[in-house]
Amino acid sequence: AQTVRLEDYRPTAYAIGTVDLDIRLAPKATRVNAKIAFSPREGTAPGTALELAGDELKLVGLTLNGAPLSPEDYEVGEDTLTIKTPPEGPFVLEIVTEIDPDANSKLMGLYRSSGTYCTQCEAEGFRRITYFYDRPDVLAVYTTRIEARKSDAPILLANGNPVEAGDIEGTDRHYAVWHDPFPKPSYLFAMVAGDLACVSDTYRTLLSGREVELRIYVEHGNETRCDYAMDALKRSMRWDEEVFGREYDLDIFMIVAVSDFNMGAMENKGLNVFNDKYVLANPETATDQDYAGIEGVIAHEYFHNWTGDRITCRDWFQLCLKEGLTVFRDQEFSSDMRSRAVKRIADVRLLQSHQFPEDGGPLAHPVRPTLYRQINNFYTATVYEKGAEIVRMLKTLLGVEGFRAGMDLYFDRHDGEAATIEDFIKCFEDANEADLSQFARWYAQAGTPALKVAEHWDEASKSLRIDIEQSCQPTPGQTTKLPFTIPVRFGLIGPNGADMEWTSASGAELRDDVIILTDPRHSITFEGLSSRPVTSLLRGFSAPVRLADDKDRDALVFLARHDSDPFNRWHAVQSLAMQLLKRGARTPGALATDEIQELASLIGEAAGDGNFEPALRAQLLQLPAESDIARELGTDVDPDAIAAARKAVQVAIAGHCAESFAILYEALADTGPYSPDAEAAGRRALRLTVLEYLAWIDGEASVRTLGHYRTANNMSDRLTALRLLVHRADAGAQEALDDFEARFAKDALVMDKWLTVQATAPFPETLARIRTLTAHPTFSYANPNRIRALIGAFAAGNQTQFNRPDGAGFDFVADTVLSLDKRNPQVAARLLSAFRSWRALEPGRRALAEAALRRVAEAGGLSSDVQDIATRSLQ
Ligand code: B3K
Ligand code: ZN
Repeated sequence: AQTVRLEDYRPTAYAIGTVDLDIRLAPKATRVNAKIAFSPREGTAPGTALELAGDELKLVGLTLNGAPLSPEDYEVGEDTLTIKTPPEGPFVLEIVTEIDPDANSKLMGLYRSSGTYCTQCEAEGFRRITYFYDRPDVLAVYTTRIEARKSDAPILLANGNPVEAGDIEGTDRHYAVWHDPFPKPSYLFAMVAGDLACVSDTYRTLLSGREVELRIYVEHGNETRCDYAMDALKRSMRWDEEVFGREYDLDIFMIVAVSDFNMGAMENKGLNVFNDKYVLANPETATDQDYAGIEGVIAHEYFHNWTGDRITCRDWFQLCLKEGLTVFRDQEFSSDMRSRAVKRIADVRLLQSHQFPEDGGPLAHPVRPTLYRQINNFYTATVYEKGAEIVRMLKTLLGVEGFRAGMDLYFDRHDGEAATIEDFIKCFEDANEADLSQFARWYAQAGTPALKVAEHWDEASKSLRIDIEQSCQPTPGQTTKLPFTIPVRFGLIGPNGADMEWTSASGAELRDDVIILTDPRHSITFEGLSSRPVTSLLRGFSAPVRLADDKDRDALVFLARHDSDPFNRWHAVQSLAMQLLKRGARTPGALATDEIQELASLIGEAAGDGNFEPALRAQLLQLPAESDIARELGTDVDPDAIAAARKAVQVAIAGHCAESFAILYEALADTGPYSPDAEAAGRRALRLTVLEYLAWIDGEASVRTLGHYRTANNMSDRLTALRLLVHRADAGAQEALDDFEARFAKDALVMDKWLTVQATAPFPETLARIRTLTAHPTFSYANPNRIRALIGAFAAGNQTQFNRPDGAGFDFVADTVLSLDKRNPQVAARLLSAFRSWRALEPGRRALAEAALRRVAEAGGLSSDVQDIATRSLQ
């Protein structure tokens, strides 16, 4: 594939007004008739060639203004159809293509999932249906007619509102026509046909009282597992009206759950297609995390209706325009539905565990990249999660009202358009009379900025000077970085734990409790303090940066006990734990008992602190993950040493808190009926965190953990107990695995959890177990969820075994990538990105990882997806 560059952007020669599709479905030979109305754009010279994109299409008919085109008038290339000299003025091209949905294993374009016909067009899948201007800046009005055998596909769906449906007389076929009045790019096209069950409801809009029909389509038998998704959808619709003034615009909103899907879900206009993992739930099959995931993804896709569909992207470089913004919106929604503090901690955890390593490794790229070879590889944590952080910083800088004014202007000014990041930023500048040119560097410069902080207290003048220096490491293609605008929310905490006042501050702009850094260095002086405060910086993680302050243990312990910002309390505990864990991982045996005791006391206190909700306490109790410790070490990483240090600290904490944890475990037992709400989920999370500690000291045959498994009445309890038993090679592990398999053998989505538990077990036997499991009836290389559950979980979630010192983990994943690439390049490329931190490993493992990567990079016949990741990983 060729490199695409942002600077080369040009509008198309022709615009498209309408697209009339007639799709005659058949499993191996589907006929697509596309009638497309073109007109030259202003400035297009008469006769300019029309070049459309295509991929794996068979062209069976071509007419222009109703007359067949003769072979010398057009040219069919490998991925193109060119009409050499179109007529002057508007014209209609009618293209007939034939495609094979059954053979479509890439799951892009039109394919079949358990017999259901469905489509996935983002980013470049529509060109696998017909020849088209398959790019986001060409907006058209679509009418879609679908025809199929009634018995195969009683349900026929497409974007927009239903217009007409009926039988085709004298045949066993029927049809339906859908019309979407909102102009949209081809990546938002969708069509679904199959034998599906439907759960329906209605929603009345708050703003104009319109009634909207809501439907969720699932495989027969799953109807009872849609209640939570439907409820989440209605809450999302309401929230977007209340918080952003955005009302739904069609008569009907549909969600279809399919079992074969490359990612989480897709925001096609009026017809969202979902990975069934993000729709189906009941207490027996879904964990609390699954419920939260469903709520978040349903909201995310729904919110795209405005941020993505009504206003779309000019080109794929602007992907964060819709993704970063929509992630920000779904995060805010979940914060309002649940606990804001807990949600913030969870989001920052995700950012630090997924985005920071990306930003610090060979795959680093700006939130708005400037070049790509394969756009599928840019649906990354950087575009999504860091993109959301940029929007959050805008809100921090402009305030609640200034932010809303900018958003209102954006919706107003760009509705119906394909916009850019510049357009977006301009709305906030215009609505606030602000200059955001420096701020916009967040979109252009890759890498995680670091803040180095030093404090100087002057007892005589009772003033505090805080020196803050920002820097950013080079990233591929960007050696020097200009300073960022960084909002640092802060507080100065007095001896009694309350935030202190000051009389004057100088050295940087301050807006309320936010310091705005713009220069490489700032010295900020606070005068008129009554005594030396403890500083609490970057409250709520107000910017996606690494904070290196010179806080000693006493200051961190003080913050952990007193900070009024719950995020920074959590952060203080994490920092203390991280200091210990890093030292333990570098020098086994270096951990001083008194330091561990200090951490254990803090954690014990937090566990029992009735001032905090249980969900927050659960977060405070959790030690940084092995991968977090690896990231913080940064070089010469030995995953076995990290795991050993983490285990030692866990065991010590468990020993220290044994009594109070045992009491808490009993006290938190749920007696009432199961509820997935945040409160009940928080209690379960705390109880399960405590159980995890206790399992370390309960000995081999853990009666408590096995008992927990046996008496579980919901999936959160069952799965955690299963994991604890298996990951400790407990005597009860096999019983629990067998029981789980017997219970859920028929439910592949639930069996994914069973696969993941085994794939993430931290033992040398795990790799052989995974090989055996690839032959298990529940596993299939054709299904992305299965691959992610078994092999993806191993590569990304089993630090010691993926990084085995003999390199067998690397080789297994590399082999899987190579064979999977022929079937599904997107999933293969994603799996390969597990190697992204290979350079941080100690020399022995590093050499083995590099060899495995090189073997992939040098294999012939790779997809552009895998070739791109392999090449960039080695750069
Ligand atoms: N927009 C889709 C992602 C499509 C990925 C294509 N490779 C889901 C989402 O972000 O909502
Ligand atoms: Zn999205």
